[in-house]
Amino acid sequence: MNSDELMSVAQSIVAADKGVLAADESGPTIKKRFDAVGVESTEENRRRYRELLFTTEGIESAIGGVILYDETLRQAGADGTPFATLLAGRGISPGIKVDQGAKALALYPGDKVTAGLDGLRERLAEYKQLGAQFAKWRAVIDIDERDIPSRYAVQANAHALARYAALCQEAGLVPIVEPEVLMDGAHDIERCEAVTSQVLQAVFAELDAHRVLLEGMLLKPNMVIAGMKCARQADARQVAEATLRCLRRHVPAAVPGIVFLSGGQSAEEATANLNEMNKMGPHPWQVSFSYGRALQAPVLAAWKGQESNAPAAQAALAKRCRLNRLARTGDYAPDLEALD
Ligand code: 5MM
Repeated sequence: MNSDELMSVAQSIVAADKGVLAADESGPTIKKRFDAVGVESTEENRRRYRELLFTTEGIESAIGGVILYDETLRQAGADGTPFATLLAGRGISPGIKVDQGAKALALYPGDKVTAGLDGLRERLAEYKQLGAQFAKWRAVIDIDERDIPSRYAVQANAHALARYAALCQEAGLVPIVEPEVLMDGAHDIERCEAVTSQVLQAVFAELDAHRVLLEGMLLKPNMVIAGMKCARQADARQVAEATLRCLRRHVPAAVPGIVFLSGGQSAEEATANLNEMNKMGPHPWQVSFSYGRALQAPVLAAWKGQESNAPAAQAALAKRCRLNRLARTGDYAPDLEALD
């Protein structure tokens, strides 16, 4: 493990006004996204779509890293340049999703644990050869009215995240540690804060036990937000206050950056919430984004698989990048959404 290299890659991903584009949808997820806009999920369509994203002009001023899926890391642009090379050439770190999805946790009905540790050391070595500079693993924590998540599910997911992170650092890859408390459900923001606190506390205890270098990793958490079906929704200020309170209590200052997932928020909401948090800065860590849907939803809606729509789709990505870049410094305002 080269600590200097890990720290320098982690810092560069969240440098200045930058964040991460999560383009690591697995086969079933990208099919769902394509189905919604009437595009067939063939290997070539997935390649064309990812090429459209990665060749959008100017994204490197807002994007420090892109998370890829196994298939995508092995794909190339139309001119034959591997995507990892194309991205690195633009100063964007290529990353790779290495988890194998959330599975039912045996004997704990309703809880999940993320799979993918078996053979991970060997897979990481290959990904490094293919040009990946960082990796990502997502733990999924559901909330119900009473028993979910169980204490054991939180512990099992924290343990798996830490084992993954240690293996990444051993292989010279920066781990993005993603414990996602889902925003599905009817729970209020207070319950989200309590569960997120419990999860982060467990995750950092395990990272410490596994000797993970905090300076050489990034945290990708959910924002503290009410469940989608909760009647009492919090505004951006309340979300920012609750999220920052929770993070300050549980995330050591040695972690260089917090890159939020969007988790089902609209593109505008995710940008506004990030902006509000940065207005409340400075913070001990960079407060940034690693959005999937909140960056890509407008792009897919504009593209619809048609080559003639490519300029509009790239303009939609460039716009989200521009606005999230402003949110990194607290300079975003909702009326900027109307400008192209
Ligand atoms: C891009 O979506 C990823 C989901 O992949 P799966 O196909 O394995 O479900 C996901 O991990 C993503 O990186 C994060 O959840 C952030 O995306 P959102 O859409 O929540 O910002």
